Amino acid sequence: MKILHSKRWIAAAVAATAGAAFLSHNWAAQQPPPPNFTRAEVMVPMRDGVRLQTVVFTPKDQSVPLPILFTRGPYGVPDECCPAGTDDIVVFQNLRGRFKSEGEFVMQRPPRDRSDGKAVDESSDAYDTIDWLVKNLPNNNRRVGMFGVSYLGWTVVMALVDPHPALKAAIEGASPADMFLGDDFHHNGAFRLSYGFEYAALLESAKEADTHFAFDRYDTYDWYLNLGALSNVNRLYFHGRLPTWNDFVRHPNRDEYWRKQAFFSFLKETTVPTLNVAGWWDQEDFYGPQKIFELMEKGDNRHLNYFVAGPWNHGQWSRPHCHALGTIDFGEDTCRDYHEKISNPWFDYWLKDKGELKQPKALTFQTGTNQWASYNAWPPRQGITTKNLYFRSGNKLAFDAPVEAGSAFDSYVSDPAHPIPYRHRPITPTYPGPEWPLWLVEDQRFVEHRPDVLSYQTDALAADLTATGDIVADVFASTSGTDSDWIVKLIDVYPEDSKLVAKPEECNCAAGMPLAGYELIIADEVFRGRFRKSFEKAVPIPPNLPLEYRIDLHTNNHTFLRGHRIMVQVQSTWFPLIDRNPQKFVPNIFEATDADYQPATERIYRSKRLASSIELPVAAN
Ligand code: PG9
Repeated sequence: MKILHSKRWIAAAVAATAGAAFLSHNWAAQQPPPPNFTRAEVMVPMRDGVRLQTVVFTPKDQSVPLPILFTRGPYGVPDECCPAGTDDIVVFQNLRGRFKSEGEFVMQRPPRDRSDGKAVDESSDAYDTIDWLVKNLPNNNRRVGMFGVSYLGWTVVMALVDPHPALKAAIEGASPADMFLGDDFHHNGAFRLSYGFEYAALLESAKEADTHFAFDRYDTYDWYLNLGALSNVNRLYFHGRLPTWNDFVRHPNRDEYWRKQAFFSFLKETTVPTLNVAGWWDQEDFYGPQKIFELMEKGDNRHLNYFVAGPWNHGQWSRPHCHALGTIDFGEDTCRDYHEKISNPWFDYWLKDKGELKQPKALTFQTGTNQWASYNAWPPRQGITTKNLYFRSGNKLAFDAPVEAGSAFDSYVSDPAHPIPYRHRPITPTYPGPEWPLWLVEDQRFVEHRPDVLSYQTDALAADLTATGDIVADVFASTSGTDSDWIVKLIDVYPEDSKLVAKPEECNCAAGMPLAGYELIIADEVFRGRFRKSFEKAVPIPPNLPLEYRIDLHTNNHTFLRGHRIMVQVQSTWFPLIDRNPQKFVPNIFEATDADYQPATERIYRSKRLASSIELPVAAN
């Protein structure tokens, strides 16, 4: 079908535009031949007079009024678009202050003050643009669909806050929801150093370009370690010139700055049909789409809110085809599924009155069994029983609770001078890749036997075990220091006799590499201990006192197959993904000095009273 092909291409083109500067794979090369479209570049005026660079692609043979597909972001606009057969008007726009758009770029510009009639935000810019488009583009059918991944997904959600009446449908992919709790810049208050540092440099070093920070080391693990304390960043490199970095430093807690750009405070009523799309191995914004779906559910009296999750990394579903992620093959072309069964019927239905809407409330790909599954709620409640997998002596993980009295524990020394790499070294810069988009599926054996990593695992499973829904780590831990990070990874361990081999579409691994014993992360998260009472106010951890940390590992849908084992790894550094915790409480880690960083002895408890566990939402088979 031509239409399927065309929209698939659009998604790929947008992703390519959005990520051209940083993503390794050459989507441009995969794009179909040009175009039966005319390209017009216009400066669309906003209510305050600022004009935004906007590119409109219109099909040459246009017989009936057409819908407008619209996307906006900070990464530039394409020169070419749309193969023969595409029959929508497609519009790309640069945000304020990016490329030829006038005005000032503000990273995730917060919502405007509604009492100020002249105030602007991404919601008003989307509104004003849609208004201009439906009034000025010839032969449009006055229906607009917005779509986009990541930053471009975030602008979709911003447009939903105060939607223009012509905005009839949206697809939000991997939009961040809360940059302090779960997306690109922090997770549970722990700063995502490599991403935050490199992204601030990328977006704010120059207006008309994406400027990669010039590392003088091939292995950025070394570079960041040599950097030392975070206070060295402005002193040695940014010199106070990057607004986003300055904001990181000024707002080390979840204060008003972070709260007011997080969606929880202003996504109240769902009025536009919205599909929220997530990838199980999204290395950037996995939390966002889940949270946005959850928030929009609360105001979804008209049943317009939907959730889709697949076996993808950040935005991978936008590609024309995908069978694998790095080493892991999922047996079918889930990208084609996405275009043919999900996104194209979605826009056809809402923008052209074509077809029926067969979309279930939640459609998630169950990895392990490798099949799509429909649910009437996400996370589903029916047929799900929460079962605790306990940390036991001898590095075991079991459904039987520990029996030891007192405070049985395992222990390690976490040393900020020797942090655990989060992926195999050398750790090349985040962008342009190619390793970054695949790190979440890297084999975790590379850290398993480090003395500062604790691993617990089940026996080989006698039957399949499916976890569908929210996974939580309930960890009892103490530190000899006064602050600490707790990192938990839930892992699927493939059997030693596994005959599976890697069939990569792309990765720096060999095709045919055996997956025997492979340790695949299924869920993971970090929690910065100083925020255990509140993200708004950091407090020291009392040394050597066992405390409970409940760490949400987010929702999932995975079957640990018979013969596989379930493993949990616990550690306190994950570098340079997460900045090093000094392990000594300081009021603001961005202002810590090198002398503040100290080793600490960490204990993870596994006794009857202090029973650390993973809470699994086990589905009835
Ligand atoms: N993950 C990127 C991002 C989104 C929003 C804010 C900052 C960064 C992106 O891929 O666009």
